[in-house]
Amino acid sequence: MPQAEDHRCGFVALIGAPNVGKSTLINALVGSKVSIVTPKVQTTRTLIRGIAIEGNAQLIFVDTPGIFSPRRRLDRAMVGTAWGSAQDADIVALLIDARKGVGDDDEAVLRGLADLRATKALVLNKIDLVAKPTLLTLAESLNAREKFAATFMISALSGNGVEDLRRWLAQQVPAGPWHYPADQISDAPLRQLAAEITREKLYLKLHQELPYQSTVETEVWKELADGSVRIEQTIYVERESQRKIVLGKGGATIKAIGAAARADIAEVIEQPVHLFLFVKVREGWGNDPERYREMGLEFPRE
Ligand SMILES: Nc1nc2c(ncn2[C@@H]2O[C@H](COP(=O)(O)OP(=O)(O)OP(=O)(O)O)[C@@H](O)[C@H]2O)c(=O)[nH]1
Ligand SMILES: [Mg+2]
Repeated sequence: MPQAEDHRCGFVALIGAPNVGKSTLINALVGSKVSIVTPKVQTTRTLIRGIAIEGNAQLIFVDTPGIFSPRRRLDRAMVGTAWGSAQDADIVALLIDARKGVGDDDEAVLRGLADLRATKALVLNKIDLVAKPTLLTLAESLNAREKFAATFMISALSGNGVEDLRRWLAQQVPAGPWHYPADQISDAPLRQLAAEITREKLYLKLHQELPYQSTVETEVWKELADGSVRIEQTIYVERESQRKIVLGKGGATIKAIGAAARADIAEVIEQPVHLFLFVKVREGWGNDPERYREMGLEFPRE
């Protein structure tokens, strides 16, 4: 470990429209799964911190919910949380999906970015999907609009360019003591990560509005004498009809969700897992302050 006096440490917020690859990038930067990833928009709901060491710097990455025009109360909470994190960060990395280019949601993020004092970096992601000339044009037009300290072209999925980004960030964060022990990679309790992993499987296996109308909470986490863990989780949905869909024919859907979640949780915690899932109807959970507390979100008053 380097001497404490030459330590550096800082917060790096990853912001951008939904689905640009923020969670994929935080996992790549940390080198471990700290945040869930799905092909669907609005996967991340709250702030997820992932911690990495680069040389003498400790980088605390903050994955944020995608920024979009919020409609529901939950949407407003998610977007408010994302901006809050950007305000507190030393460095804000704006992610753009290079294949899609700048859409309406990105425009809104760019407008908000103008008011931030933090050092800003531009990260064009998904370069595995686009031709070089397109990338250069995109980089140029974005740099003409906002003062970025640096521009990176990366693929969070393949890892291409991620090293360079991490090294640059390590040089930018202020001098100061590390906030976390050297081996810590996340500040989220394991029970929260486990609930997120089950939510990821819900997003992957269910379609249309259902994933957005569900939430997952870990109710029981019991270490057993044989070194395994018993985990009980509740999936909340809005209506009985949704409960039936989550269960599936003869319980087939919930069984598949449980099997996929169990395997991932066991891998992350490196212990055998017995996972028990329950599905409950809680009409209007999207307006229930307690659910927000469980997710780590502020409850918007209206
Ligand atoms: N081809 C390609 N796909 C990527 C890349 N990065 C992310 N993706 C995919 O893009 C989709 C969205 O990724 P996420 O990391 O969940 O995106 P996000 O920005 O966190 O999304 P929200 O949490 O909804 O705001 C997933 O299907 C990823 O596999 C990349 O570099 N290349
Ligand atoms: Mg995400």
